[in-house]
Amino acid sequence: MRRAVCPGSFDPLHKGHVEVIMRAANLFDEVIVAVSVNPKKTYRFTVDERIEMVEATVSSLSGVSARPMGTGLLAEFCRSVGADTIVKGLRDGADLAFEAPMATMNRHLTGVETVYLQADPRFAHLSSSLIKEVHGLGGDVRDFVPAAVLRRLNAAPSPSAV
Ligand code: COD
Repeated sequence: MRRAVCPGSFDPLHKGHVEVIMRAANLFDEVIVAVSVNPKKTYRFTVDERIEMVEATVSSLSGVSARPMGTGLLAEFCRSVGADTIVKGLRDGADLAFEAPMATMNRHLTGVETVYLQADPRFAHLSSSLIKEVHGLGGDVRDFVPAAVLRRLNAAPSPSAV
């Protein structure tokens, strides 16, 4: 049984994330989408809302579930759930430069390996911040977010719109 963790803030989930999660689900028996809770970060959505959006989106994918990562180390989270691999999406060289030291540190900490999946060109320009900014300014983001996320974005008053 190969179990992998797809970690992230997912604030909110977008189609670049979903595409990586789907490809991870094809490679591993089980995929846990770990939703981060960093006390130093300000999120637009609560951890429960972010998990609910992930669950609503991945419900049809076999072997995929979502959980809060907690406030500790990702490497320890992976150990606690019995996952030996972290799967991350890479958009460009900047992502690789950012991710590489964390991959080395995570392997040092617990032996967990990191596997990178090249972002799908259709979604490689996406980030959660860009989605929030464009939506907050009245732009149409429906091509880039799952239905559950669009509903939440439309329901929640945008801080930039008030
Ligand atoms: N296409 C494909 N992949 C994408 C795209 C896209 N358009 N956008 C983002 N991704 C990938 C990212 O590269 C990342 O792998 C994942 O999707 C999640 O992205 P985000 O933006 O939701 O998540 P981040 O970058 O805020 O999450 C960072 C983590 C929570 C993974 C990181 O901070 C972490 O590991 N924290 C735990 C604390 C810890 O262990 N720290 C020590 C590290 S050594």
